[in-house]
Amino acid sequence: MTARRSEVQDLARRGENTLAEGRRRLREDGWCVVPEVLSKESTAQALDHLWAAAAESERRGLATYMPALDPNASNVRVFNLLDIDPLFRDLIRHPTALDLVRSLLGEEFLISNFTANIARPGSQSMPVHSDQALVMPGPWAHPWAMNIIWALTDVRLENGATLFLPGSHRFTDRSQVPGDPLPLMQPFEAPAGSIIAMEGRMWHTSGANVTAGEDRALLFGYYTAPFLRPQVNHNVTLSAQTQASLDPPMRHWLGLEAEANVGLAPEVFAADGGRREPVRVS
Ligand SMILES: O=C(O)CCC(=O)C(=O)O
Repeated sequence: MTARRSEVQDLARRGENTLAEGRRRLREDGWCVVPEVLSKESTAQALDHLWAAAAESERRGLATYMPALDPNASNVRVFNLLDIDPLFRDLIRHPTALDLVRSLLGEEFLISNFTANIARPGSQSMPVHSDQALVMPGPWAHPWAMNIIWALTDVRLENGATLFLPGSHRFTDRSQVPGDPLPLMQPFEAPAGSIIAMEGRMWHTSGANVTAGEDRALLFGYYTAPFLRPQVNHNVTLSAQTQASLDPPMRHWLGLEAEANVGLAPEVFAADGGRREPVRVS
């Protein structure tokens, strides 16, 4: 783990993952880190808003501890970021995020979900999974899903960095996942303010936070090809007031317009691995 870990750290530290390099790495390696997407001030502001969103979620009766996901209550989950705070509606369409999304999924995509996981000291790993496997059955022949992970704190192995299985974005079938993948996994380490982009087929899990008092706060913007139904039904999770505030591109990306799957058949994607001309974005 140590040698691989310092390799990952070096990549982030040397700042090799500029956006162009990030696109290439995302496509080839299934992940990349783009540092300094948010300024120090914007990162701190987003973290403040995230804690406020966690409190608001609890106030609305949506628990921030999910026993089905996490072994103990040291993970704080916030599920309805898009409805709770306009700051997160801005982040989900941040130009750097959408650049990476389009580079992998093509011009047409849907926002599938936007959630947070704050791993507090004492938190432990959730089950290993790939996010594409959560929304479609195999074989997973193409990258049809991806996460833009926002680091709102520094992220490192000790404070519970997301662990990923290198090369697993090429797995087409669950049988290819090793029986005990954890010892083979590496941490996504990145400074606060970075984006970590991860292909939907990458098998991963949350790490254990073994620090005495250091939170690890990540936002997970999840995007898919437009023929995949979003993880949540935005028609239900977004209030009438929030929906009324959205501009046409956001309504389109959230699947709130009347059309669905018009001209977006998977066969169109199969021939070229996901790239095609846009149908339209108003
Ligand atoms: O928090 C993490 O590091 C990973 C979270 C995750 O994979 C999930 O919530 O599905």
